[in-house]
Amino acid sequence: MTIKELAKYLDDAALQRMEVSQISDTQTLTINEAYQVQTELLERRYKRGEKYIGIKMGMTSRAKMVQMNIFEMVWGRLTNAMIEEEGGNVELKKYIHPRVEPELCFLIKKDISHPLNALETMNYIEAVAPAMEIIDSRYKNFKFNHSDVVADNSSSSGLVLGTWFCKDTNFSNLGIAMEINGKITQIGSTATILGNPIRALVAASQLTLKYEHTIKANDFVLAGAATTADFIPPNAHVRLRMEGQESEVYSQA
Ligand code: AKG
Repeated sequence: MTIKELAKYLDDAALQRMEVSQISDTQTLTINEAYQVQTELLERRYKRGEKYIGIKMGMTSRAKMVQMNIFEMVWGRLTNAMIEEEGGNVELKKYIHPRVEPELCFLIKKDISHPLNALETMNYIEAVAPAMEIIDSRYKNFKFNHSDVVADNSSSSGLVLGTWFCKDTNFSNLGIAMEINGKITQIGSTATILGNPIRALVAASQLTLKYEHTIKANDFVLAGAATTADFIPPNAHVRLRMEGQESEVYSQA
């Protein structure tokens, strides 16, 4: 299949909520080609009226790398249609086999037109917020290789944002507990994101520019999951607690 056909293949899977075979079952894509598929995939969503709102990083914690057996960082694009209201209801039937994972989100202060280093990165952050990402691979059994997941927009699907807090709060090592129906399912710290989530923003600036994408003022940047992801059961209460911050959502069958 061509790049455009692959984008349609994955887009249709998402629209019809139907898992499909991994691209790597039938053809080999370079990572560069996989990002081209992702770009085309997003063009299709923008044509339907969705608006770009930022990016997500993936495979930024050891836990995620081991869970998905992918040891290189990836990024994907977020749109306004992916936002799920904090404290609201998530309709599971919008997704194929959604999982939830705890993250930190950056609100970007000014355009990032060069690869950042850790020291200058703070000047590019307006605020930070606890966030839960709802990932939903379009592939069978939530299985994929590096180029498969990149082509599939790095499993981007949904996003629950907590309240923004000041970037001057030290967010390098905040305790994280994610609960499903009151039971803690994941425990971690923001420090499990590359040792300090600030490094996820450094990596985001480098990786996106490599693929000719510029992170702009007011964009969101999700730092990547701090722990492994959990399947979201029907009619459940999912809560993320991040030292001093909280966000929650209810799932609906
Ligand atoms: C993450 O590491 O936060 C991701 O979302 C990677 C993509 C995935 O696990 O499907």
